[in-house]
Amino acid sequence: ERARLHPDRPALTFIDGDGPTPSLTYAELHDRVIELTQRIEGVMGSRRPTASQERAVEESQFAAAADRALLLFPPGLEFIVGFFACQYCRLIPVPTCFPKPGRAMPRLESAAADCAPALLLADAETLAGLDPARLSHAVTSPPHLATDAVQPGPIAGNAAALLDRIEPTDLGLLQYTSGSTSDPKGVMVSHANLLTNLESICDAFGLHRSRSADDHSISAVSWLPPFHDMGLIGGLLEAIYLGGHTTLMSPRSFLSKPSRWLATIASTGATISGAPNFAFELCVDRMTADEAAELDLSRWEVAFCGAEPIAVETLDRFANHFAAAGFRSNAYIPCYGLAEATLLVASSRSNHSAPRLKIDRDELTMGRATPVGDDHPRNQTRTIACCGEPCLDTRIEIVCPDGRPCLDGQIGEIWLQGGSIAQGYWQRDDINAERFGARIANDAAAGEFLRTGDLGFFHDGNLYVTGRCKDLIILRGRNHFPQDIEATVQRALGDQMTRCVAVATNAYVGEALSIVAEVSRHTDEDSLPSLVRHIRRQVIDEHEIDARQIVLTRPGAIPVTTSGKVKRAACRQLLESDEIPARYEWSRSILADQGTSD
Ligand code: 1ZZ
Repeated sequence: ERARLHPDRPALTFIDGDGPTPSLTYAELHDRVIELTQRIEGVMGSRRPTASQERAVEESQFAAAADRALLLFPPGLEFIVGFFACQYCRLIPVPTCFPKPGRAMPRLESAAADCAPALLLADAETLAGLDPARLSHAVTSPPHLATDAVQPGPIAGNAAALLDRIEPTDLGLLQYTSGSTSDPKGVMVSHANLLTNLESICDAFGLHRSRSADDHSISAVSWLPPFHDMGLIGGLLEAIYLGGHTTLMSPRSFLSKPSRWLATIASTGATISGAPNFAFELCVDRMTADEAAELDLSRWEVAFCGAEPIAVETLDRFANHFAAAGFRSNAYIPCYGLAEATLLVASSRSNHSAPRLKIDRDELTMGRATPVGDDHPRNQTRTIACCGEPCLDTRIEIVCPDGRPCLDGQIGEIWLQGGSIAQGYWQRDDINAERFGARIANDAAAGEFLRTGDLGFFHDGNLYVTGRCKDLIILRGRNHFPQDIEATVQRALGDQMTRCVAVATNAYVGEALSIVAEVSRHTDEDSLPSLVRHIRRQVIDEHEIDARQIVLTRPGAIPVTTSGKVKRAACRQLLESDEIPARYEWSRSILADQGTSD
């Protein structure tokens, strides 16, 4: 549709350092996709089901009708060509991280073994580097096709007719979540889910779809990996849906020099770009006030932030640091979302200064959010970023452990319903009913909900996310959110620390608090005991908990997901089996947990 409406408009440009900057107009993107579609049909033709077989399958279950195609692309433009070509062929695209030569790829392996792909799409260089000795049968056995080796040729037949075969209920994406590799979960996202969520994002952020050739106001920048829902849908598909232009960068390019992200936003005049909280923090830390002032960020309208807890401190630091660059604090939009709901669930509205709520810390540990004023003691106050209102066609219920809806201000699990909720996990009927078919107690008419496993509350119609059910640390009947304790440790260690994790580990009676922190290689061995004492004291001061164990380790030792979130459960397991490589470890007697003093 976009290629017909404005064929010559640039759709995508990829920039990486000083190298070439390949780019595709909408017409070129469309032609590349059709050429590849024809090649795939050629490769797969004999393997696809006949029309009568297909009808029989469709009548039983639509998902079984389509084969899966694994996408293995390095950052660049080939990924999106492969992605759309799969959709045109009615193959389900499965984005995965791309294999790095000589490295084990457990996430790629587990997704491939789970979805059993019928085709593998990659660029020629990646295919040439695939090492059969390191990769399993699931990755090496299906037919392979190098998208960049497909020669341009005449387009046979009517390209639009290809799209007529696609039903809204067909799967348009199998999105593997960033959970444990031993328990892969591919979220089945239908075309209808994708379109509903793209439209919801458009509505939430006050964006509009370009409808004519000379209306091109949308310009985006993304360095987010396209195998993650935020990078794929938020970073790539949304701008294409709107008819805009996206400048893509590799995640590595951003991480090695964060200023590149902001400089690209400034030079392209991008209106939309976003990232998880840590990226905004990194920009403040790595850029001087002078560097910040050289940029022009005044045209940045939607700086979305989500995917991990949003710290109001980051929000303020970023807005202050880049005020001289013309950054408007009301561009900062906290969002909440997850792959199981396609992407966006709730967001604060564009052009509202990101609201926040101050609540009483003690009440929070009792499961209640009680707003307090500015005169409330600082160490008894927690300020939470507001994730705004549910997006279009999404219903949010906060549900108590007994399955009943919570009252306003009461913390419970976030349950969701609506047109963006995915069709379940691929071949996981063991958990699908429980996760995607949850019911409110005594209200069968309310229908089925997705259980997110996240905790939050509503206040004045706005959602506030406070943590995840399974990560909660419960000590002596009080709930503690690991993020809060981790923030204290971060404050205590400052930039000597890269990451930390707070988890509940088994104690003599019940559970106790363990903390693991990665400290910089440059931190002197002799100073480690005093760092531990400092952490311990700060955690007691701010949370009234005496940790039972504090481990200082090297950077990279804490397990993280592909999207950079700390894996607390995995870290807890490593701790309990004594497998964290400690540089320095302190623990107090397990018997002390019997005592009454905290
Ligand atoms: P994933 C134009 N989480 O992270 C572009 N948000 O999915 C629009 N925890 O399945 C882009 N506070 O990997 C809009 N605010 O992880 C982007 O992450 C909207 O625990 C953000 O269950 C979408 C993020 C998608 C994402 C989901 C998990 C959640 C939750 C955590 C996400 C959070 C947050 C705290 C938030």
